[in-house]
Amino acid sequence: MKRLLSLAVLTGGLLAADAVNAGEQTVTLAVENMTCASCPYIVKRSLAAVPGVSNAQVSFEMKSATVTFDDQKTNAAALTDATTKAGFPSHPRN
Ligand SMILES: [Cu+2]
Repeated sequence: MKRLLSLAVLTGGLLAADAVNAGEQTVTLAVENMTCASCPYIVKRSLAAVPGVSNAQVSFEMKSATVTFDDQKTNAAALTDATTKAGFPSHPRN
């Protein structure tokens, strides 16, 4: 009985820890078609407009975008879709 109880506490603890990190994910996208220094702003804006995205850093030099998002609200496919619609096809790099 005592053992069962501590197991329940342990499981509860793990679930709580999961909930804290729930959804927060970061993906790096390789972005095509960025030909000048203002392209990253357009890419960044298209990513920031996706519901669930909390941060988007776009590098013109690296031709990449690092996006932090809530995986309960969106996913990598929606992110690449957003940049593609803005004229910059992308795909996850990691
Ligand atoms: Cu440009």
